[in-house]
Amino acid sequence: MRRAVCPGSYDPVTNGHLDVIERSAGLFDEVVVAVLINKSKKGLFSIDERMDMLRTVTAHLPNVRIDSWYGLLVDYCTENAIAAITKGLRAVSDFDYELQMAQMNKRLSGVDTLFMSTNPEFSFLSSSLIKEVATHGGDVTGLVPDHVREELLRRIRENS
Ligand code: COD
Repeated sequence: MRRAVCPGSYDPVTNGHLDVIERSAGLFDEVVVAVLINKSKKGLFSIDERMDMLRTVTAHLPNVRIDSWYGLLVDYCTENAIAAITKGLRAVSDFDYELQMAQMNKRLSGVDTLFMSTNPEFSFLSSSLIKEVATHGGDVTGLVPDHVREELLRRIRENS
């Protein structure tokens, strides 16, 4: 079975993430969307909330499952017999760090990273921009799945 992982923080998942997940699901037998836990960064959503949103917005993709992981991504890949990491590349600014990580991961475990050019419709999207725009009342319709927009607006209301 050809298995890939789409890692990220997903705080929250955007339509840019979803585009990469859907395209990965078309290329591999199974895709694991792994929420990487960063203990030094407090997110807007808990890891469980991010995973629940991911489950909802990928429900139409039968070969996608959601998981979380704390530690090195290469260890997750080894434990789960994952041969490839799939990542979206938005701009040159993403490239330097992504290349560095890809080469380190290859060196550590032999796992390959596949880069997908971002869909131009979503190339300006990041979870942090979405949170900033939504917090100040901007309309994020079409930039995140509707379910995520509702959860985001609910969380912003709760926090205000
Ligand atoms: N269009 C296309 N792709 C996108 C878009 C978009 N609009 N937005 C994001 N993406 C893709 C990018 O490929 C990005 O890498 C990925 O989605 C996740 O994005 P985020 O913002 O949710 O997550 P990040 O950037 O905070 O996540 C970084 C990782 C957690 C993936 C990274 O730090 C990691 O692999 N950590 C694991 C720990 C580890 O092994 N460290 C050593 C590395 S050598």
